[in-house]
Amino acid sequence: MSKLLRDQARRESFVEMVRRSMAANVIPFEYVPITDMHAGLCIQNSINRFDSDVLHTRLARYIDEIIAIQRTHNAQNCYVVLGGDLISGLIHSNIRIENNEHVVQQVKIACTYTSNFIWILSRYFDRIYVHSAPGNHSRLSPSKEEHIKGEELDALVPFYLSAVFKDSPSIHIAENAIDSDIASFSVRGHVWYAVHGDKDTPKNVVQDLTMITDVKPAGVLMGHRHSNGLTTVHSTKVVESGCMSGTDRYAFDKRLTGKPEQCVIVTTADAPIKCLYDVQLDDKAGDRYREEN
Ligand SMILES: [Mn+2]
Repeated sequence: MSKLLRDQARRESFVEMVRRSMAANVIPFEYVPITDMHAGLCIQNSINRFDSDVLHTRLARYIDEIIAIQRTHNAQNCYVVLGGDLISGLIHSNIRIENNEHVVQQVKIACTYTSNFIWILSRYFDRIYVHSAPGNHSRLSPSKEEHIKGEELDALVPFYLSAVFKDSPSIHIAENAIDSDIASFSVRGHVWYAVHGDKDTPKNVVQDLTMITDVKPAGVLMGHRHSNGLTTVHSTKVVESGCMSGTDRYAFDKRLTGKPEQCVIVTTADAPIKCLYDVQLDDKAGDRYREEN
């Protein structure tokens, strides 16, 4: 035992010392996706209620969970992955009917809420790294064929974040190197990719990204399918993150109901996924709606 530890041991109980020494040695990183936020959408059905106020409440609940997880693991840095479909957009006419904010307002909400989210998290972590993978909902054109790559309104969010946090030494907004809609980063030596998921499936995403990049990832993060999931493809972990908005008309009609959920991954030097949190964000709005009607 070094003299320093001996001196400190006199001032604190044995249990406290063990706890402190363990915390000093285990410094996992964690990362949190925000996928499929669908800002601007207004949903009112028997199992879900969603609008900008509900989104605000769910983001606050997500932050509470992340802060609790940070404490549990003594996490040092946080990687925030903006996984696309941050806005509801205008790609289908029934979405335009369900929207209660026009597209410009949706982008403003997504920028404001995301920057607040990151700002609050930055008080609990040494460093915040923000990565993003734009989604299909923010296309400027309803038709996929008429879409020009790069013209996704989601892409305005990291642009806004870069301007807001340009003088912050602890918040880093990354640009994508492989393609505009493929994020790539390394956490404690583990390579991760993130895509929205509209061009990939959990079964083929690892093989396709490995062939594109010549680098096999330890993990891939996806959104788009609106539910949390974990798949192992060979030895790569594919983590799917759910949505903030919950079940909308389109999903209900396809019998794809589910709860708003996101996930948090804790990464250490030995494991890309030391711990995977299934974060539930439902505010029981559906239950209340059923009671009132
Ligand atoms: Mn999508």
